[in-house]
Amino acid sequence: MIDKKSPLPMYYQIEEDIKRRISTEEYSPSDMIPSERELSETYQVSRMTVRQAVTNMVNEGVLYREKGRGTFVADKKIEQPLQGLTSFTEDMKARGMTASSKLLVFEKISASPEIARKLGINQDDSIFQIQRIRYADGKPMAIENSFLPESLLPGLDEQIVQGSIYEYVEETLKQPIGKASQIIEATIADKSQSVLLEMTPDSAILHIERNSYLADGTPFEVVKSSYRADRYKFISDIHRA
Ligand code: 16G
Repeated sequence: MIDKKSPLPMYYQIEEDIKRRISTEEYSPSDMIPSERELSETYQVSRMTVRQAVTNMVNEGVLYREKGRGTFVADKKIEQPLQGLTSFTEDMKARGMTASSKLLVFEKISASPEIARKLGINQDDSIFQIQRIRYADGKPMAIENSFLPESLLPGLDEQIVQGSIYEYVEETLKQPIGKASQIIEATIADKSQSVLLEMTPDSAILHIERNSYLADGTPFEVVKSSYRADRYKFISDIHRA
């Protein structure tokens, strides 16, 4: 199974073999994979080589370790297309999953210079700051920090933001949403993010800032989100110009 003469490192060949077994469903999500000792016997390599392969796959989010229990196959990552402006609630529904939120902060504050500029309002104008943990089928996916001008969403309250903000904007306020621009950056979870997202400290995070506009071009939200990198990947189709 492992070609020791191959220029491909042995740990890499083991990773590929375990991934193949996951894709053919020989190993399913939540299954425990064989121990390091068993894997080193199967592949006829040292335990150090096996450990390297397993650690790489844990870092990639393909496997996860549970102290004192073993190493398990993780759920498949959510594949999020980068085209199409959708809400978290819609994204989860499209996958047959249920979205839920835990509201951490709901406050009316004055806009900072940065947020005022991005929302096209005056500094110190009133905005809502909303912080929510977003869950898919009860599993934490992201922390969202949203900033929305009060003048555009005057009736927004704690109950509405437990559900879908986009639905409120489009269905209740009858304001069609037009477009958004997004920046995605890699970061490492800080202490509080890792607690809120139920990750081990220093796990990888995808930080996304989205600035969204109504169909008439008025900016209506700035959202700074932290997504679990082990549960999310972003996919885009690109065309040669
Ligand atoms: C998505 C958006 C976020 C938006 C939210 C609305 C990203 C990076 N973020 O999570 O900007 O506020 O959906 O979701 O995609 P909701 O309608 O379920 O409240």
